Parts: sequence; C-alpha cells; structure tokens
Amino acid sequence: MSKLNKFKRFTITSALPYANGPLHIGHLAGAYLPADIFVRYLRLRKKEVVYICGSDEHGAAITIKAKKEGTTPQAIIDKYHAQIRDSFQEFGISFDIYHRTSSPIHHDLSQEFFLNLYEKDEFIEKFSEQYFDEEYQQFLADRYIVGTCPNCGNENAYGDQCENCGTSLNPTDLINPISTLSGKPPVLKSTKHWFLPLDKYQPWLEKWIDEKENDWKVNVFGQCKSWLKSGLQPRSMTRDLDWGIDVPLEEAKGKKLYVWMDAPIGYISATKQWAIDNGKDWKLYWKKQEHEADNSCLLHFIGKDNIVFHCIIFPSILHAHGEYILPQNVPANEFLNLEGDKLSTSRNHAVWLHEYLEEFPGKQDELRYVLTSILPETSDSEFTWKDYQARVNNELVAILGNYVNRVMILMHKFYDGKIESDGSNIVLTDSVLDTELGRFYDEIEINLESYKFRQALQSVMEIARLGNRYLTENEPWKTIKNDPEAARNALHNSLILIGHLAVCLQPFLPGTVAKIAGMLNWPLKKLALDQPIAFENGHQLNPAALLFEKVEDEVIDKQIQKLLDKKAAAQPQKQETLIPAKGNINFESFAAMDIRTGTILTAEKVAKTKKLLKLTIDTGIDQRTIVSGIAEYFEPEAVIGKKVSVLINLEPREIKGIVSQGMILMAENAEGKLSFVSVDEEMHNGSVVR
Ligand code: B3M
Ligand code: ZN
Repeated sequence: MSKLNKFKRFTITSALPYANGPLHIGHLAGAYLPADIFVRYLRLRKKEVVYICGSDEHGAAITIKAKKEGTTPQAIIDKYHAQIRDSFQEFGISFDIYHRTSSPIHHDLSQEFFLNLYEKDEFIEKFSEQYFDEEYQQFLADRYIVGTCPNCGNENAYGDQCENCGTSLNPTDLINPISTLSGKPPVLKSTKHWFLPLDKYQPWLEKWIDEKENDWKVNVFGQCKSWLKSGLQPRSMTRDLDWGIDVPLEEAKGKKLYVWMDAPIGYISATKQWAIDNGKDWKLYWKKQEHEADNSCLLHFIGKDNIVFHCIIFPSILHAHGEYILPQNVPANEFLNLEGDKLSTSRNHAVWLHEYLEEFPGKQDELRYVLTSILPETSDSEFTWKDYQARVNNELVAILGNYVNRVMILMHKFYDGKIESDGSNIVLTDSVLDTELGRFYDEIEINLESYKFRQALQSVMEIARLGNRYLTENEPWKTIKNDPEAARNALHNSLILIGHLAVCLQPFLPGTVAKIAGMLNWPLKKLALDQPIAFENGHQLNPAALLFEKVEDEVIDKQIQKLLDKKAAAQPQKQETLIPAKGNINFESFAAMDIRTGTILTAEKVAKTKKLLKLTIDTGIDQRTIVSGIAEYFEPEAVIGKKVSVLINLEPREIKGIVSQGMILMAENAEGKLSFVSVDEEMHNGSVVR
C-alpha cells in the first residue's frame, strides 16, 4: 500500500535556477529530472499535485554575470529566463508553472515575510564590520568575495557558502578573502543588517530534523546533523547591494533582501500565481490552518549545495512566520561529473541542454533514460558519452525497443495487426507473467516512493526483459505453424505486457509512452493505473514504428571531441605565448631528417597513461608503430584516417614497453595545446616533406 496515501495533495518544487546561464545535464540530474519523474508518478496515481519552479533573478550571481557581459542585470535575467524556460519545456520537464522572482507578486510576498518577522521582533539588528572593496566602493557579500573555506580548504569558497563541502559561511569566515570585483583583499567597514537568529531556532530545528532520521536520505540528514553539531550562528537576511528586493524599512533604504531569503519564498509566490491563473486556492498547498492535519505534502528537490538553505534557513523562516507548513522531505542529489572531470560553467566543461536539444532532436527520452540510470542519488556519479551510447544501444534499442518491435511486427505479419479471439475481451492469461508483473509493480512503487529512481527504472526495464524472455520461450513464429492458438495467445499476452510496460514507463519516458500508445491505437489516458490493460475483440493496431535508433560511433566521437576542444579553448591565455627561437643549424642537419607523409591506420590509448596513444602509421614505405603524446587532446577514434607528417628516421625508442619507431610532427603552443601539421588528402603516403 502506497505510503503517499495519507496525503491528499502535493507541492513539489525544484530549485529555482539562477537566470545567469544555460542549463546543463548536471542541473537536470540534480533537481529537475528526479522531481519530474516523481510528479509524473503522482499524476499517474491521480494525486492533486502542483509542480513549481521558476528563475532565481536576484543576488550576486546575476549582477556579476551582467558585469562580465557588459550589460544590465535586467538584460541578463530576461535573456536567460527565456532560454532556461524554453529548454525545460522542450526537454519535457512538466512544471505547472515556471515563474520568476522579478515579478511584483514575488517582491510583495517577500517583503511581507520580512515585515512579518520584523514585527515579531525576530531579527537581531546590528552593526557589524563587513568586507568592503575600496576601489569599487561596494560591500562584498556572497559571490562578491572568495577565499579559502575554513572547513575543507577549497580556495574558491564564496562569502556565503563553500560549494565544495556545502558549508554555509559568512564572509569573515573566509581565509585570505579576495574581492571578485577588484581582485584585491578587502577592508572592513561598519554597516547595519538584520540577522535571523538561527542559534535561537537551533533546539527546535534539532527536534524537527531528528524526526526525519528514518525518512530523509542519509546524505541530507547527515549534513544537517553536522551543521547542527557545529552550532548555528545568526545569519544576515539583508545586503548592501543595488539589485534585489528592497528591504521594506525606512531606515534600510538602499539595502536589499539576501537572495537566499527571497528565493525559496519564490516557491510560494509561484504557487500564488499558478492559483490565480487556474482558479485554485494557493493556501491549501502552503498554509497550516487551511487543511486538516498533514493533508498537504511539501517536497523540495535540490542539489546537495542547496541543502543548508532548504533544511535549515528556509524552514527557520517558515517556522518564525508560523502560518506555513514545513517540507516533509528534501530529497537532495549529489553531483554529476562529466568525462572524468567536474562539470564547470566557467571552464565550459558541460553538456548544455539547449545544445543537446538542437543536436539530438527528438531524443529527449534517450537523455532522460541515461541520466535516470546514473542519477547521483547517494554519491557523485559520472556521465560519459560512451556510456550514453552503450545504454541507448544495449538497453533502449536492444531490450525495450526490440521487445515492442518484435511483438508489433509479428502481430502485423500473422494477423494484419488485428487482435481477435473467441472471448469478448483479451486479457493476460499467463499466471507466471501475471505474478512477475505484480512483483515489478510493487518494486517500482516502493523505489519511486523512496526516491530511488535508478532502481525503479531498472525494475521497469525488467518488464521488457521478461517480455523478451517470454517471447523466446514461447516462439510464436514457430508455433504458428502447428499450434496457431498457442501463437496467438503468446502474442496477445506479449501485447498486454507492452501495455503494462507503457504504464510503468509513464514517469520516466513520456515521449516513448506516447509512441507506444500510438502503435497500440489507444488514447494515452488508457495507459493508466486505474484502467484495465485489456483489448476489445477486433481491436486494430497501428503499424510498428521503431522506438529508438542506434547511436553510431561518429555521433559520440564528435561530442567527445567537442568537449576536448572547449576545454582547450577555455584554458586561460598566457601573456608570453611564444617559445623563444633556437640557434641556427646547417643544411645537412636539416637534410638528415627523413620526414614523410603518412596515414594513421589505428589508434588506441596506452594503458595506465593519460597522454599516450599507440598509433599504427602507413608511411608509404612500411606500416609501423609510433607512440605519441597526444591523448589529452585527441580521442583515438578521432585521429584514425588522419593524414600526418612523420619523422621516420628517428632512432626507435621504447615507451611504456612499446617500441616507437619515429615521431608525428605536431604544432604545440605554450599552453600545450596540440594541432596536426596538415597534409592535403590527395598526397600519397611516403611523399617527402622538406
Ligand atoms: N538559485 C541556487 C542554485 O542554482 C539557487 C537555488 C534557489 S532555490 C530556492 O544553486
Ligand atoms: Zn568547504
């Protein structure tokens, strides 16, 4: 029995992305895809649910980006809000509203929250010494200041948080603080701010969080406990900034609300806007007195760097206010890495969602599938393009697509796609299949409801595996000749299994489910938990269509090369980029070198090295092995077939146990970036270079 049954309605939120740059797969795997799966599951269970998100448009993240692009914060948020909203939509994240924190309704509600706490005397008002950049005449909070994290030693911790270890910080906690505006150490200057007394709420927080011990994910619960253990400090809810929501007090003129005070309130203001647009009552989703005890369930889906804000600071604000419900759970994910390295916006090391959508049109479900399979649910995980290819080809194509296709093709081949039998309705007649299926339904439910989406998807795929096995065991293509009833029965059972498979796929691969519904010639709403999966006698199927296509090597190689190129381009340009000229040599020294044109025939990485590729080269004269230090810039697959210049009379050398006979000529700049010395395609191998 579903443990969600005790709740009548659900408010599901995904972290509000800063409108300061495009989305990448790390964002999706952290806060959006898991929430979308969960929301689709709730809808499948016919729960009342509102799925909330929007752009976070305040704070230093925005103003710093505006300065970098030489434009205004307004231009930045307008540009990225639209881009992010559209990418989410095209990818199929099914928000009920994608709002923005620059909206008046949000400014009003945030100020109302501040005043509510102010009037209750919750804030500690105090002058304190804050870091100040004299050159820019600006106080430095949050992302305007970086320094070494006192907790983990990360040298790029921000003034409000270290994104490496998640600890929430004050600028004065940083070791060796540096202004990100002038790049210089700041000075201290006195200014007045309004502090939330987290220390005062600590006993209450401890009790509340302890109740979650068996419910929350270990990583989330553990982080909360460790902050509580080190003792909470008051935290300023106001900032000396010129971009954000005005602090609604006469004496605070020119000051703004801290972005992490207003951003989570954005979940509420977005719900308000959604309610206005849809004739609903937002209070039912957020306010305590509006619903009978525990009727509404609030869940925040976030990445691990946001845990402190959602589990400590925002709940404290809601608690201090008094009228609001608290989150039941905060299922935060860890980080996703990419090709052995951290995802990084500044180094452009990312798979950007808008680029994926452009380069892989119609392949949303492929990305959903791969990301769901590797979600960083309990620890950091890694996306690689090779793994993407393997999962699409070996799982989506070979298992899921293949099963549906086999059944559809046989139905058309034997019966012209018509489902007919003696009975009136065609139902599942195989009791073994029925039992197995029931077990998978249970597993999927249990895993989804404990936020184990990877495992839940595995169980869905087990249904396809079961189907393939069933077909292979029953061999309708053989029995059709001497036992046509058995063949018909096996195929009908297989079709019904496809129906169940599609129902279970709903939360994960919505596009694929729509395609299956099309083939079954069923309206999408028939693929539901409360609908019988049975066919009427005489039902006509639509023609078979392929659900997935194989991903070819070229496609993947291109993506890998693109990441390598981006990485090289993002390397900071040094001033002295030229290596000094060498002294003269005589002509004989030059003429002694035998340089020829050749073609790379094979390439493979040398085991346990980062830089080396083992190449076979056709030099025109012979085929030989050369070990070359180019692996950091070129994938093996990308260099095969390349025309190169080769120094062929260099003394053979043993490198990592391989005898290297010669050297490929490469151009190299001072940063170590490499390029082949180009040779026209039509030059035949063995031509002399001089
Ligand atoms: N914009 C931070 C982030 O993208 C922030 C989330 C707000 S959720 C209320 O990491
Ligand atoms: Zn740290």
